[in-house]
Amino acid sequence: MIGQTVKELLLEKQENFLIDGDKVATLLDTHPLTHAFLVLTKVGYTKIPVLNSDDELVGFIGLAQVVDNMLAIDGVDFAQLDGKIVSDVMDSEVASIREFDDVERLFHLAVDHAFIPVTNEKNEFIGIVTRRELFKAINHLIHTIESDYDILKKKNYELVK
Ligand code: 4BW
Repeated sequence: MIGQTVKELLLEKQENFLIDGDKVATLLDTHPLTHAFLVLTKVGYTKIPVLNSDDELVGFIGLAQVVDNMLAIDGVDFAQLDGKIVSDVMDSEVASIREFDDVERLFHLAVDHAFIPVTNEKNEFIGIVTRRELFKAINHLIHTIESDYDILKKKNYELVK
């Protein structure tokens, strides 16, 4: 469990955590894979969220999944993508958080995921929290904690302001 003091320091910069949905590269589940190939190549991100027409988060897709579908016996064949759409190849297991969800869960998910999508109570996608922003919060914590708090070493560390 994250202690209250550490939680407060981690959350001091929380207004920077969320990258707003309109700044996040996304694809629709109905987009042709040829379009996904172009978008993923252009944006340069390894993996991006997939939404449906109701703006709900339904999966993730990365360039590797698209290219895997271009492989033919004698090499890469772009035509292999014809007729296929994003939902055919996307990863539908989405780990996401709700707005203002528990910070504990956020850091826990960031161990295995480079970014964590955030949804509202209507399950609509509102943005992502990236490992970069979480590392910035940890950086803030480790540079601040000893100047702002007296740390008494016990069996477990106890922090006294
Ligand atoms: O285009 C880029 N611009 C910037 N400023 N940094 C980038 C870019 N591409 C990669 N990076 C850096 C970031 O530090 O490389 C890291 C790993 O990228 P990734 O995973 O493997 O493509 C980036 O780390 P991050 O900011 O913590 O982002 C973690 C992951 O979140 C990225 C990508 O999958 C996703 N992501 C981040 N910003 C995004 C995004 N997906 C869609 N749209 C965005 N705006």
